[in-house]
Amino acid sequence: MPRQFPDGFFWGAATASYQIEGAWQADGKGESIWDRFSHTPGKVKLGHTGDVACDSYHRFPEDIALLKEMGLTSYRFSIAWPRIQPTGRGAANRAGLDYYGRLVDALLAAGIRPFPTLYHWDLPQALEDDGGWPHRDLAGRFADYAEIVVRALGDRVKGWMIFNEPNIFTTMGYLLGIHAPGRRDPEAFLRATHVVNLAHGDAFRAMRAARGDLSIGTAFNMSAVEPASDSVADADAAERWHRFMNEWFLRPSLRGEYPEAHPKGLPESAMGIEAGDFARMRAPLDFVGINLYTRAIVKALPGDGGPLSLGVLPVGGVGGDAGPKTDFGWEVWPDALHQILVRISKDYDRPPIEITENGCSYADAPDARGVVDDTRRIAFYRGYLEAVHRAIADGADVRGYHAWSLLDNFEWAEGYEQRFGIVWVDFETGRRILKESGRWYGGVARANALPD
Ligand code: IFM
Repeated sequence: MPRQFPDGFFWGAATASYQIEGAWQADGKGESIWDRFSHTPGKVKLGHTGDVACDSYHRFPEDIALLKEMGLTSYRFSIAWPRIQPTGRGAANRAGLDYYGRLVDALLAAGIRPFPTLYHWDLPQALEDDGGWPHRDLAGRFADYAEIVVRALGDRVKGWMIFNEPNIFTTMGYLLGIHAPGRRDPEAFLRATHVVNLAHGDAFRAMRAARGDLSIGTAFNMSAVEPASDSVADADAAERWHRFMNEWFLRPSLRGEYPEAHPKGLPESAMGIEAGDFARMRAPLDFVGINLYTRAIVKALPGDGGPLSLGVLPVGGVGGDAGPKTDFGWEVWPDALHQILVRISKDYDRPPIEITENGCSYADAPDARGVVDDTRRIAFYRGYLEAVHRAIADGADVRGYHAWSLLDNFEWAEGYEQRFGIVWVDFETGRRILKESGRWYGGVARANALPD
């Protein structure tokens, strides 16, 4: 029997500004930390940059035509802050707002929900020069930017995400230095996480005040965390890791508190927490966005785990080996999605949930007929959608699903080597080809059901 999804379920695909737009200097756009980072030799594989990417800044009508061809009903994209405020402060750049206005109008004309994220990692470089996310002033600046965007587009756009994956951009950017701005500073990282939480609350209130009719969420990256063994120590470590990886930004917004992840207590002074901050970071979101790719298997470490463990102790993010691997080396483990949906529903009183990203990297290319026969991607989506269906049957209030990604695109420090699209892109010419997975996914969307 086909597995039917609820009426009105949104079937979508997701992208992000720096990963697809190109046009890095067009129409008054300022420099972002990703422009600076990718232009610095040695930071991105093969010296790739997002200067041109999929050129969606100019070719977005083709992207929308592909969404329509698949019968998708939601398009998650992101807004590049430096297109709106080139230096991150001051008056809006009209041309930048107009670009997103044209994109939104074209989506609405195609009957597709525009579903933007305000911040998918392209911070104006000028704000990083002033201290970046560890600097408390950034929270207020981000709220100003959020208000500008919502005042310009909120008449037509009703569903919004504030951040994409706050955990990833703070960890990769300020702790590990693998992503822009490339800093490796545990204390700066901790402060950055707190300022992001403050910015989340500030932006939420600014958006609500500007327009009362918006549905506001954030896309949190999550993975189901499993202990590596039956030992009590590993079970404790796994639970702390869940709190640190999955709840560090969610709990502050929904509950106005940090989860208890550190055995020796919250490192308040290292984080720069001040009186009144807990109330300020509260943001009663209308929905929880979840990006999930795989699971994490965690075990306790002896000692304090070293500075990069930040006192949380366990080894995290270690994937399992039981499932097949994508070309990125990530384990395909659909049950992780079921587990996290059920857990977040239970722990947070069944909030509306949007799956804001889920997908896989496989390098399949067009054959002699120009067909991209990416059967492993179809198997991936089939497995994860079955898990979503099961979670809904088990009580999770899931409202939509977004494949990551609509297009093969700039995969951050990996450059163009990892292809996540349901649409293949020729990065020399910009030509797009709908992959077989895209055709299959379109069939699911049209039927609002997963076939047997
Ligand atoms: O490409 C990224 C995206 O920007 C954020 N979530 C994970 C994707 C795959 O790594």
